[in-house]
Amino acid sequence: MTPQDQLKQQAAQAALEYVPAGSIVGVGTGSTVNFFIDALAGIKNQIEGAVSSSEASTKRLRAHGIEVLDLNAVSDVPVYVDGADETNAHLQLIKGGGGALTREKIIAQLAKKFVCVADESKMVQRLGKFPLPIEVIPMARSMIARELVKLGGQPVYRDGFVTDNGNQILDVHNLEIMEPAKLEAELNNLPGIVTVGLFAIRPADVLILGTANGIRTLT
Ligand code: ABF
Repeated sequence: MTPQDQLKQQAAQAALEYVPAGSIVGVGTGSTVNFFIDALAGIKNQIEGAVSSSEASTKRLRAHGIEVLDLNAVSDVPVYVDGADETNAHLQLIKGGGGALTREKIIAQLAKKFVCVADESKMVQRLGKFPLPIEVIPMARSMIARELVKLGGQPVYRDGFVTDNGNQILDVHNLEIMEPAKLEAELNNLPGIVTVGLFAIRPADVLILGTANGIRTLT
């Protein structure tokens, strides 16, 4: 295991503390979350089941014998655990590098507590070095791309990638994200955009960072 993977695993393991007994657990996507799913398997008899943000996570949860429920059948998700591509000190995030941003944002919205797990390399002063993923309806892709250029970004079509929802992704490079929540709201208003990979209007509630000096928790 690489040193970075060890930090991801430490953060993922620490997130178990936030899982209430008897609850339905919201589960994100990505390599850090994969460590969380593996850790969750150790306490699977203490939870009722999971809701999942991607086909990949669903498969891994089921392989561990954890029941995955349809989100429409669930009204109460006490905790959602997910990774991030970048986080700032306000726990505002860029997500969607793995392309699962829409389902991630839906579960984050429903969850009472959003616990973000990451290694320390994800912490930045200002969001935007990681290209901002935006899920778009295919017919709107070029129109949206032109709007993003007007905002100073350089959108790149994630060629050959189709989301779990049948849509496409634009990765927007070189955006100066000075006010994340404002930009998120502005982009949410453009027809054709399904989901913006900025999680700023609803940031994480807890950030668990794996660092070389151990776990660092921010709230
Ligand atoms: C998901 O997985 C995404 O929103 C984000 O793109 C990614 C983080 O992946 P990893 O944990 O592999 O760095 O949480």
